[in-house]
Amino acid sequence: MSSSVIDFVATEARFGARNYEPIGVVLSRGEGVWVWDTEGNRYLDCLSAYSAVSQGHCHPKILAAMVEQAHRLTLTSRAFHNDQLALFYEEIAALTGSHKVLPMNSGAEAVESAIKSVRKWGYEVKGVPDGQAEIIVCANNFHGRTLGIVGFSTDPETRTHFGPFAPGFKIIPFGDAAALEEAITPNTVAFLVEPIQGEAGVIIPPAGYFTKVRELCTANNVMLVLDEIQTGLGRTGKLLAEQHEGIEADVTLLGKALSGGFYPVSAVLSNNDVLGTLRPGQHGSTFGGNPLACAVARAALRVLVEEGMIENAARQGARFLEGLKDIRANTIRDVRGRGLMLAVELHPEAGRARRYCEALQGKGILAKDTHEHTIRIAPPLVVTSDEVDWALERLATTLTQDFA
Ligand code: IF1
Repeated sequence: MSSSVIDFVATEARFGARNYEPIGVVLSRGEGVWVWDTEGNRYLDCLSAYSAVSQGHCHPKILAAMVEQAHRLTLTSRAFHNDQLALFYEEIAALTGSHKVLPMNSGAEAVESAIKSVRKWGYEVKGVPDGQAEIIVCANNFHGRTLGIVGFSTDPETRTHFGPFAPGFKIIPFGDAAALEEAITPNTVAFLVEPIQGEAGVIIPPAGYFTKVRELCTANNVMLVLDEIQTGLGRTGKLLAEQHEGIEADVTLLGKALSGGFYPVSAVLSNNDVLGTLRPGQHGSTFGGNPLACAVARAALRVLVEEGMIENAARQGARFLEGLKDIRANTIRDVRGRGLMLAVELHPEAGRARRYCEALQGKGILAKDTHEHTIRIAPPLVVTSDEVDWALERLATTLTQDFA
């Protein structure tokens, strides 16, 4: 390591809260699927900033939109109108078929906003007695880091010593429609769930699960809130992961790739009823819906569609999954994924996934472990067949090594 690398890492450790343990690479430039470190080494980015950089690093058209808008107007607050918000609303509503949009910034903020909205809907539309609203969530969920959200996490690391937490959440197993049916009461206002559990290790529910979930929610007047912050916007090979199941959520949460990684932009999308309950002064955000965010998001959505990134994610995702399945290595316990949301689960005896990610770094691939034994693979949606094959070669040689 050169002195500059040591300096960046040591200085971060000295001054920063140590809430992360990054892999030992200091990145300074990115273009498309590639990133470069301070020493000029090139890596294929197989994390895409947790799927926020789906359009590829520094996409020139999103960059141009951002720069152009930054020269004109960045922030007005919602105390005044701006000339980008309406266009953002119109375009995202047309793309997703949603009736109403609430713009926020981080993913966690979108989740919190949805929780507030469905509770309000529960009291004012469904007729749940005040203070009694229940929201059902799944074990091993990941919806963000705010207090409201970590309060219904089942991961000890995520929630320990952050309480006391807000009541009103019921936890059921993921992928179990019978458990949902049993958990619903007259006070249930919503079921909040990820279409594919990301942090849990790319867990795909059994076929037919969401069809049944949709039926149960409709039959019981329960809002189905799909957290598509990670799965949405092409990541799984469809615009929204719900399309794989042929269902429609009542509330859809988007974030991450909504800005192509340029800026924090998130949104709650819903039918008229849920967001319709919010009246002036009842919810807001200084930065939510600002013109810079809207201009960036509009460009991010436009290139996703115009440049065929969603179709490419389906095509390259299938190629990547096939290639991973063809790797004969006794370190591998399971390979799974949909579109370009992929994971390789290792046998516990193979050693920690982190060690394999470090070995991959040495071969020019950046990937991230999750839960000790799983390597998550999620390159930008612009990845080519040659790049997939290049990555597969390196994954094959790395996975046949044994770091136990
Ligand atoms: C971290 C994982 C990814 C999310 C879903 C909401 C949010 C996220 C489905 C909150 C955020 C992140 C945040 C990041 C790790 C990460 C992650 F490992 F936890 F699972 F992406 F793979 N809903 N996911 O996945 O969005 O507020 O962060 O904008 O370190 O916390 P945010």
